[in-house]
Amino acid sequence: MAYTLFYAPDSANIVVRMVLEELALPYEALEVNRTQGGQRSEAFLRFNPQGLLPVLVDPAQDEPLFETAAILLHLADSHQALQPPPAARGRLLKWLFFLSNTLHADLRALFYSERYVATESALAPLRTALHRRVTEHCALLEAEIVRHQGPYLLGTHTGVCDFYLAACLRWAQLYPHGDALPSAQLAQYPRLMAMLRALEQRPAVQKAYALEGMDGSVFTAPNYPRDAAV
Ligand SMILES: N[C@@H](CCC(=O)N[C@@H](CS)C(=O)NCC(=O)O)C(=O)O
Repeated sequence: MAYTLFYAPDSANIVVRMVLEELALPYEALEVNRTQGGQRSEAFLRFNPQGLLPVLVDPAQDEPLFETAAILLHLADSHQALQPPPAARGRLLKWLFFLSNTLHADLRALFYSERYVATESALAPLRTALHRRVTEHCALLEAEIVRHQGPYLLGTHTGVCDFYLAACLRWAQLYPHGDALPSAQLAQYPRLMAMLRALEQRPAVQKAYALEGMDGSVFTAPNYPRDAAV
């Protein structure tokens, strides 16, 4: 039976969509109109009470899934794909959790900074600290690719972490105002760039982005999609 993916162009659903496409899994994509408050609608909140994308409905599960990393792990386990062999399970878990609770979480704090401060004057110092953290994360990830002898985050094979990381690095170049991680700064990490170049050439990645209205070098020279709203 087919999955259902709730999405808005270039939102975190794109990570899940890349994996669905990569595994050639059947799914229906239902657009949530972010500009018209679709994520706050009663209908959508029944799927994710946080009002966040993505949501994946797996007919074999008793509840809808949310949280990008949880969905990725569920798909990787259900289909025994896009993950390293069992002896490297810890590698998958630690980096998937890092991407979710550190890199993605810090990017969210940059994208939605005003939600994280009590006063306007706290905004600038918060953003400065987050910029520094994102830079540190890139250095850490670059070193990890080297340590695993790449070209991917966990080693020679692409996996769910790579799609998540690539989308994060794409968003970081575009949002909130193209300055979370300027492209020129990202270019200083050759292993990350090589990974992004390899991923953006995969047919499944190109198809996933095309379905959400984006094309070209989606990771190394990204452009805003039509109807962008992070
Ligand atoms: N922790 C969540 C974060 C998802 C997230 O940030 N989704 C964004 C779209 S990229 C969203 O729905 N933003 C709307 C909002 O925060 O109000 C996950 O990993 O799925």
